[in-house]
Amino acid sequence: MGKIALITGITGQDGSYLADLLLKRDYQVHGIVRRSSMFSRSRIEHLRSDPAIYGHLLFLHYADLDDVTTLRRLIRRVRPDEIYHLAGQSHVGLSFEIPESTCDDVARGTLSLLEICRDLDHPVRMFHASSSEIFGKPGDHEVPQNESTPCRPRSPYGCAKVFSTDLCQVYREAYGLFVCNGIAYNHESPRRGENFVTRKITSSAARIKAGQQDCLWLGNLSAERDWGFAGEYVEAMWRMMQQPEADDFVLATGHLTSVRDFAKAAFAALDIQLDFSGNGESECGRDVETGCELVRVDPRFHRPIDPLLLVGDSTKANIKLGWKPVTNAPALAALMAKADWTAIAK
Ligand code: NDP
Ligand code: GDR
Repeated sequence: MGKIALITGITGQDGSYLADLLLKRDYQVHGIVRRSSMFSRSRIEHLRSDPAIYGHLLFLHYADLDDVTTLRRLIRRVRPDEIYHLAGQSHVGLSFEIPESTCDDVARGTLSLLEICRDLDHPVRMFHASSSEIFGKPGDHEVPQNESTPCRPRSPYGCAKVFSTDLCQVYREAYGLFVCNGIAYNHESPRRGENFVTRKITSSAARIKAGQQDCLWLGNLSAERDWGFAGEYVEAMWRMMQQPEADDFVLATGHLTSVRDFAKAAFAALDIQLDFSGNGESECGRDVETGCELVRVDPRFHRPIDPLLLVGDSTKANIKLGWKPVTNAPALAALMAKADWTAIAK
């Protein structure tokens, strides 16, 4: 039989791609799901509805990061070889509004898992989904960032990820636990939640083209991110767990793109050319052909503070894991916009 993996956050973007990958590699996959009033398993529905997979190779278990007894019982019963810890409140902007539950999920949730792993009577490997948000506001000489760049988080979410990332290193050194931090920069896909800017742009572009929406309201158009494709990032997570020794790796494309340019590329993929003019809150993106204002700024989407120049250097992952992302931001924008358009046009 293949290895046994347990994924926290299997219903999320990364969890769903990782489940696809592990099942293809003959793993038995166990996923942790939360009870909610709406059934939200759409990203893994293709696996759940496959009778050859669900209940044979894929198993879902109810648990929550704050229910440590259940987590412990489950992990002892499943006896996973590898735990991929992806669960938690992952929206940076929202973490300013709900800082306590964000920190409970991200920081204390990770500590609970580490404590469970430390007590297990069988060897286990753990992956922790760290984030470029730990770097927040890098110094002048810290662009691009690598595994040695100091942490200067700029959000409650970033602070919680610094805590959980540091803690993973402490458990690795203090108890010899095999735990890796994947310090990932933004990665996106057609499975991305619609409240993240890339998917908000691509889903709106498709609805605007279909005549179902008039305008897309965004926050900071000049914000820049290092955007890659999620399907490629879960491959790196798996490769980290196959290494002889646990380590931390930056996962990034090394290129910055602004929200404005991502929007241009997404609309262009649907044959709408945008021309941006104006400044600050009066900036807008017009359809070159019709002159209609399709993108406008709404200050409600501005954050109290936003990170700057978050761009990663993934040389170490390239050398040690043989990993290099291939999808760049314009290609990603086109891929996502076309997927959203195909879903509408069906
Ligand atoms: P998503 O927001 O798409 O998925 C988050 C997952 O966590 C969902 O399955 C969600 O369940 C689950 N979850 C949230 N809170 C709890 C809880 N209290 N108990 C149990 N499960 C919970 O995130 P991504 O897939 O994009 O990201 C995965 C991880 O990687 C996150 O930790 C994120 O912070 C981190 N990360 C992501 C990056 C990215 O660009 N995508 C970059 C760097 C780090 P439900 O479906 O029920 O809501
Ligand atoms: P981020 O992603 O905060 O980097 O966190 P998000 O897509 O939310 O924001 C990226 C940038 O776009 C700007 N922005 C907007 N953002 C949102 N959500 N909505 C808008 O309307 C909007 N307009 C402009 C933001 O200000 C920001 O600068 C993601 C998450 O996946 C985290 O879990 C992960 O750790 C980091 O990436 C790396």
